[in-house]
This record gives sequence, C-alpha cells and structure tokens, in this order.
Amino acid sequence: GGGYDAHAVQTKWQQRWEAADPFRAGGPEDTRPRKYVLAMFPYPSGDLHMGHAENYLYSDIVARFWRHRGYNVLNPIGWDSFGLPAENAAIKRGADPREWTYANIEQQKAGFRQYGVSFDWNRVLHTSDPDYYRWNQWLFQKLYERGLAYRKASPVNWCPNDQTVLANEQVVDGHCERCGHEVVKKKLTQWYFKITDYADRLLDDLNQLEGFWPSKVLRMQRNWIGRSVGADIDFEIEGRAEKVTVFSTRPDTLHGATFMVVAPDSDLAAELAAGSTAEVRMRFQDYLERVQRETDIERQSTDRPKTGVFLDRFAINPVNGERLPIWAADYVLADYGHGAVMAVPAHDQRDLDFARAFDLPVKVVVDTTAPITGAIPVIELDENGDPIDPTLDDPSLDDLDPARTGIALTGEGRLINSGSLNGLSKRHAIARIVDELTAAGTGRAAKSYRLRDWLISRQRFWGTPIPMIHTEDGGIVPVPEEQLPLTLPDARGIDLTPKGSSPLGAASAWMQTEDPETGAAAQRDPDTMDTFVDSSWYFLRFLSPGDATQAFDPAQAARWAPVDFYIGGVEHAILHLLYARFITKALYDMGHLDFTEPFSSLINQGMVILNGAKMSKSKGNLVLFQEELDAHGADALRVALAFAGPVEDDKDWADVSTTGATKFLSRALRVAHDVSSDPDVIWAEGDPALRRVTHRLLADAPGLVEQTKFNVVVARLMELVNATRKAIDSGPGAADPAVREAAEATAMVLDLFAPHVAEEMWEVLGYDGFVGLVTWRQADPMLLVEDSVTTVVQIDGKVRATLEVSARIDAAELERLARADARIVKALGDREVVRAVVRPPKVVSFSTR
Ligand code: ANZ
Repeated sequence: GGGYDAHAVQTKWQQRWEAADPFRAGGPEDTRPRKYVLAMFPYPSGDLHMGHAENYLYSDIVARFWRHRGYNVLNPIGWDSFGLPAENAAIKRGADPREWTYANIEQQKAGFRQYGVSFDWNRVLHTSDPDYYRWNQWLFQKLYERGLAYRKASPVNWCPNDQTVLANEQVVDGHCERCGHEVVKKKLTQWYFKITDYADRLLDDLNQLEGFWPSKVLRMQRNWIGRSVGADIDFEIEGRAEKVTVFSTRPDTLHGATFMVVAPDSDLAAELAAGSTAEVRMRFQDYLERVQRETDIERQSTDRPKTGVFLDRFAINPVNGERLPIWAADYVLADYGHGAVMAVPAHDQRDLDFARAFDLPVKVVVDTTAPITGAIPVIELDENGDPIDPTLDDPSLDDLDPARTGIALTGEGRLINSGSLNGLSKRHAIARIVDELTAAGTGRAAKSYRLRDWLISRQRFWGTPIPMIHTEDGGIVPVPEEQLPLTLPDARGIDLTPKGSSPLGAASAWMQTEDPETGAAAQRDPDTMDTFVDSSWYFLRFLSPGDATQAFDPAQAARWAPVDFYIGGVEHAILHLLYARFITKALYDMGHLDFTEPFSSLINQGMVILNGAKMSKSKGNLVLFQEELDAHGADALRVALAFAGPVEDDKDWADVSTTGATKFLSRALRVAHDVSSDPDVIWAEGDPALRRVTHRLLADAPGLVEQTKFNVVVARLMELVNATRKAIDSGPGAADPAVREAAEATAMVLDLFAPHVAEEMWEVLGYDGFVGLVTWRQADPMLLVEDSVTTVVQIDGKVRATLEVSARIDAAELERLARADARIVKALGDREVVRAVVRPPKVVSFSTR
C-alpha cells in the first residue's frame, strides 16, 4: 500500500527536462561514440493510442540505456503528416486538412511529453511542412534526372472507395491496404519510381541484414521481390516481322512446348487477334471483356477451370521448327515476364490443365523415373531374404503419362525426345540449351521478378505536389529549382470530394503555369505523391532538420546513419521498409550517402490487444492511452507495458497490471527515502548478499536490454527493490552502504522504464544532476560469483574454523581471510605460524612447529 503522487512527480521532472534539454543529441564537438535510435514516426490520425505507447516506450528504453552506456544518442521525433485520413476528415467536416493535421500533431506532442519520452525535441519535422516536402520534390527531380522516375500508361490498381490509384504494395489480397475495399484495374498514365532497377541489390543485400532484422521480414521481402532465374527464348511468329520472347524457368523443356499462351490483356494479344479472322477478333473481344473484370488473384487460382481463346496464329519453336498454336488465356499475366509463355503441358500443371481442357497435345521430354544421381540404390530384402526389385513398384513412364493422369511431371529426371539434350539432368540441360540458344541468337539467360515499379501518383489533395510541368506540345519539364517548393494551394475553395481525378486539377489558378523555357502557357501535374515517398528518407532529414539548402547534410549522414536501432510494426515489412531501402541505394548511387542499408537493426513489436482481440473503435474495445495516462501516470503505464512480456509478442491489456506497477514504483521511491547513509559513502562495502543482487543486475541488464528482453530487466529490478527492503527492515539496516548502493543502482536502471520516479529517487538520494545522464556503474566481478564453497582451516592438523568463500578465490586472498578470522586468531594465541599450506578454495593448513 501507500501510493505516491505520480502526477506531481512527473510534472516536476517534465518541467525540468523541458528547461534543461538534457536529451539533445551532442553536436560535432561531442567525441563520444554515437547511436541513432528511431521508432517509425507516427501518423497524426488522432490522439496517441496504446500502440504508440508501446512503440515509443521501447525506443526510449534503448535510447536511455545507450546514454547510460556513454553514447551520444540521437532519438528524434517527427510526423508523417500527409495522407488520406486528414483529407477524409476534412471532407466530412468541411474543414481544412491542414488544421485537422496540425491540431492532432499538437495533441500527440503533448502526449509524448506527458509520457516522458526522451526525444531530442530540437529536430521535430512534419512531412506536410513545405520545408520538408520541398525535398520530396528535390528527390523526385533527382530520380527523374537519372531515369528512375518516369511516366507510363498501364493498367493500375484503383481503389473505388478512396478514388485513387495504389501501388502493388498497397494491395493486400486484392483489397486496399487502407480502407479494405476491393481493388479494380484501370488503365491510366501515371508516375513510377523504377525500383525494379534495384531488384537484385534489394534482394542480395538482405543477406547483410540476416540476424539483425526479423527473419519474417527478410522472408517477406525476398518473396515480394520474387526473383526467378531462367531464360528468355525468342519465337518466330507466322505473319509477323518481330519475334515474341517468352520467359521460362524451364528452358530445358523447350522440345516439349506444344502451344504458346499470351495474356489476353497484353498489347501482343490485341495485335495478334487484330491480324486474325473476324470471328477470332469477335471471340477475343468477348473474352477480353470478361478477363478485365477478374482480379489477379482469381486469374492465378489453380482450381478454377481453364478458359481461353485460340487466336488462329502460330509460333515456330526455334529448336525444332514445330508450329505452335497461339492461345490467349487469363492464367498468363500481362505484367510478368513478357506476358507470353511457351506451354509445356507435360511438365507444367497450369499448361497441362489448359491442354486437357482444349485437347492440345502433351509431349513428355523429361523421364522422371530415370535416376539423376550416381547414388547406389538401397536394396531391401523380402521375408525370404531375397532382394526386392526396387523398380517393381516404381511406375513406368507410360503409367505416368500426364495426358492420362492429369498430373504434370515436375520432378527431376533425364531429358528425352530433346535432341542434343537427351540424357542430361535438368540442371545440365538448362545450361546446355541456354548456351545453344545464345549461340543461335534465339535466346539468353534471364531473370524475372515479381517486384513491379513503384506507382507514386495519387489523385488526392493532401500530399506533395509533383514538381513537373506539362508543356503545350505534350512535353514534360521539371519545375525550375528556384520555384521550389511548389506548395499546395489553400484547401478552402477547392472541392476535395474524390472524383477519380486530383482535386488540384480543378484548382484552375494553381494549375496554370508557364513553360520555363518558352514562357508559353503550361499546366502543372495535378497529382500528388504517395506518402510513402515522404517516409522513404525522413530518417535522413532528422540529421539536419533546419537545413534550407539541402535535403540532408551528407556529413551528418556519415556521422549518424545508418539507424542503429529501428522499431515499428510488421505491417511495414514490405511497404515502407522496401521503399526506404530503395531510396537509400539510389541516394548512395548519387553520391549523397556512404552506406546502402538504412536500418542496421530492426525490431517488430507485438500489438496491444484486449481479451485476445485486436482493439478497434468499431468493436468498442479501445483502451485509451490518454485515459490510462491520466489514471496511472506515465511511469506506471511504462513499467506495466515493459513488464507485460517480450517485445515481439502481443500484449493483452487484460493481463497488464498498472496497479502492480504503481506499487512497485512507490516501494522503490520509499527505499530512496529510507536510505540514511551519505552520498559519498564508498560503494564496495556493506552487506554482501544485497550487494550481490545489485551487481548481478548491473552485470546482466546490458545484455538483456541489447536482446530487448525488457520485461526480464523489470523483473530483476523488482527483485532488487524487494531485497533492499528486506535489508532495511530485517537485515543490516538503512545505514548500510550496500543499501545506498542498491538504491542508486535501482534509480539508474529504473530510468529506462520509469524516468520520473528514477529522477525523484536520485534527488532524494542527494544528487543534483539528472540520473538519465549518469554513467552505468560497473559490476564488481567478485560479487558475480554464483557458487561459494566451504574452506577448512586447520592449525597443526586440527580443524579450527570453516569459511564460506568464492569458488574462484586465489591463494593469497584465501590465506588473508583465514589469518583474519576471529576463531583462528583466538586459536593461534601467541603462537607463530611457521608454515602455511593453501589449496584454494578448499583447505588452509597452518603449522606452528
Ligand atoms: C515453360 C515451363 C515449363 C515453365 C515447365 C514452367 C515449367 P516463376 O517461377 O513464377 O517465375 N510464366 C512466364 N511468364 C508468365 C506470365 N506472364 N504469366 C503466367 N505464367 C508465366 O514462373 C516462371 C514460369 O511461369 C515460366 O516458366 C513460365 O512457364 C510461366 F515445365 O516456361 B515456364
């Protein structure tokens, strides 16, 4: 029992921090080693919520820890303040998205201050400030100069609810990542960033992050990039001048190709159909309309019946001159590989399903019953001891005929019916055919990726205007640098209701500009940038946030970046984290950075849930951060969350005890009040049992914090406070130096979790400065020895005393302890020791004769 006034304590220390600014990162004159700690910056969608409470607690624990360990720590905060929720809220209330956004930011700032987060408040940024998004525009133009930003007309993902296009990364299982509405395809001309140029590096560099990033995130990024290795093969087309190239991961099966399939929604299909009969054109058109209503997920589903249209056109197999009928079918996607495949039904299940549906030939070219290694077969014996013929149960190739079984032969085997490839294994056959195609000029080794270019145009208002001008003659030129930032017009007077095109397009005064070269009338680009552009480089802006001359200072980037500790939700595994990696590499290539990976280590925190369920407004089960803060104070909330379980796990608020945390904090504070020794008392004295608990915490906590086992550190702190209480009440008492030592260590380690109470303790203990800046006390290795042993002390062969000593004690120390022991001193009397035999840690033997 017995609380403490949490609010009085926290207000007092928050005011002192605000006045003294102790968490400001050191400048260039600071010679300490540096650490850059960052939690993914918040979106100002309203008050802070429990997810924020968790995320920024964890990064603050790490920041505070590194300060104690002697580092110059950068722990900045800013706001990801462009985006749809502000715009939707503004539309609903007929207000300005700007007002809504900045009011929320102010509220969140106040929330963070009340929560006691040790941010460097001198570096605050908001991505919706013109002096931030001006550098998005710089980045866009730099990418444009290097050919990494370009426009193309293409079928894009369109969210009918949000009335804007989405990047592939923002489509989750066919639905809008933001609002959950089903996404449809729409053909539009849009701006793209050429992330595919970086596909190999984005994939290969993941190896460097192994062990430093969650393996789940690494796996998701690898799958998302989705590199396939194979060959491009060129097929001649009857009645067409140009060849058609297909991508295949199995060029070894080229002799088994029996038809070709093109994506119905590709330009190629339209052209092939146009060159065919009137009947084909009609049937193709009908089919195309049907396919355009399907989602990619439906198209790739393996269990729906295959559909398609024969185009009455033919391709020629480059290795054997065979005529292959060309079909259009929805299982081939327009934007993968080349939008066309050579169909090998014997060895590809989708092709086989199609061939069986339309009665197309199936030709086996890999004998999957033929052993491909030189391994000696294991011969089994039957009950009579006779060898069982291992081939007896094995089906023959005839039994496996895919045309009859409907099962494609996708396994390993030896090539047959394939000319020069016959007898080769798959691997050797692939190498051979690639060589042969290369020599003949009809093919080459190739890779294909799942990754698509990043579509960054958005048809919404509250974002960075795209800094490009459309000239009268249809040309595109960058907005001249001296005209940047190209700022948003006042939202009032603009109809923000989503209509499928950008509201900026209707702001006619804003849209009108002139061609910077000729002065002729020209139009601005009406779209704004995806807000993931803003967050792809914000960690660099924190390093020189006020710089009006450049996006970031490369010298500061060299000092601080990459980020040492990054924390955020797993929902960004692909989106933000992939984009930030790409932009970092692009900036590296431009010579602005000396590193290629932005985040050296990454942690995904779990969620705060309630009674096993995700919290949400609609379920009415929200635990409100501000209410918890008001009820229990920052420290109890922080301790309760840190204690609730491992960082990566979900924490069920129903199991979290803020009351328990409050009790613990008042006990800790009471210990400090009870300490009656002087501040200048010497550590290294006093009750060894308590000292051992203190020093074990000092020794273990660093490793535990580095492994983000924060809950274990809190448990150990509780253990120390209990041990101290016991020492005061029923042990050596409050004046024992070990009690002061324990209280001081408690304050220092508690600072990671409950900084206000920790500062209060420190002051009560008689110190002036902030405990948040105190250097970590070194643990005494002597006190860390777990096992003590019993030493026997003899005088002239008779046992006179036993001692409890450390198992690792050395001979000199053991002899000193034995000679100093009161029983030995008494037993010796005035006799003189003429010989001492010391065998640590078990025996000391004194002889007096
Ligand atoms: C012939 C072949 C024979 C294939 C065989 C596979 C097995 P991943 O691994 O996903 O990269 N393909 C190529 N482009 C396609 C497209 N636009 N839409 C649908 N399928 C496409 O798959 C590569 C394989 O998928 C390629 O290799 C091609 O079929 C098909 F026994 O070529 B294969």
